[in-house]
Amino acid sequence: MALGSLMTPVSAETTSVHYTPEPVVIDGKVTEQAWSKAQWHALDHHIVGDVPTPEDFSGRYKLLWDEDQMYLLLEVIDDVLRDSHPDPRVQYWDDDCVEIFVDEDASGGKHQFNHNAFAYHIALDGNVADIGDTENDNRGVILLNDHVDSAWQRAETKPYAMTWEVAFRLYPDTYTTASPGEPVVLSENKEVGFMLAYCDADEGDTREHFMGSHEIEPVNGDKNLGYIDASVFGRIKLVKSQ
Ligand SMILES: [Ca+2]
Ligand SMILES: [Ca+2]
Ligand SMILES: [Ca+2]
Ligand SMILES: [Ca+2]
Repeated sequence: MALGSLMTPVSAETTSVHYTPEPVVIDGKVTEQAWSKAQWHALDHHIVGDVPTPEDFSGRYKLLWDEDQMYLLLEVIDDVLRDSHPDPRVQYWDDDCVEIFVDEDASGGKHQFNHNAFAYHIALDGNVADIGDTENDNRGVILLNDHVDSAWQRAETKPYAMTWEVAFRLYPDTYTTASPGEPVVLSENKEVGFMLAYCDADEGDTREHFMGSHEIEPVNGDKNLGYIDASVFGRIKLVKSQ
């Protein structure tokens, strides 16, 4: 389509994220006034598997920030909730999970076996898994539960929407499990690499759908690149004005 060539690639756009003066309480309840001022963004870009029907999976999200951390509100419709690999280090991407990709300094580049960026897989039970680095973790799966707080609730009536509330701290690329250091203090106009996705795994041993927030240019037909390369993430900017 001719119009497409005139449009800016999604990955080149910067999304403004608004500040919240009041900390968000991570309880899965959207009672904070700051959420009503934040914009919804779609979680509708196909990455892996079949494209789901809206009843099978659909999602949208909002973001906020304060000096200490980022906040994510994610509304998901998922017909079957399932965690069939109870060990949080085993096939965690093949259970229902939220995946937050974050690159603190928006550097882009490879991050699979280092901490240039993180791919936090948040399981239904709250465990947060990512792949560790070569030197300290021998490229094994590590749990980073102290980086992320999450809580979700599911509506009691159709379509039984889940509301996830998440707070996550931004660690610099100097982070290691041996020497974690402190998360960075966030400030106005900071730019961060960010992408969000959901693994939907209703049956069988592997996920059926992997849907994300940003369009990914396939390499050899493969769009599942976020866990390897932070250059496919989107970019957000922390702002204070409304
Ligand atoms: Ca709340
Ligand atoms: Ca589903
Ligand atoms: Ca980085
Ligand atoms: Ca599911």
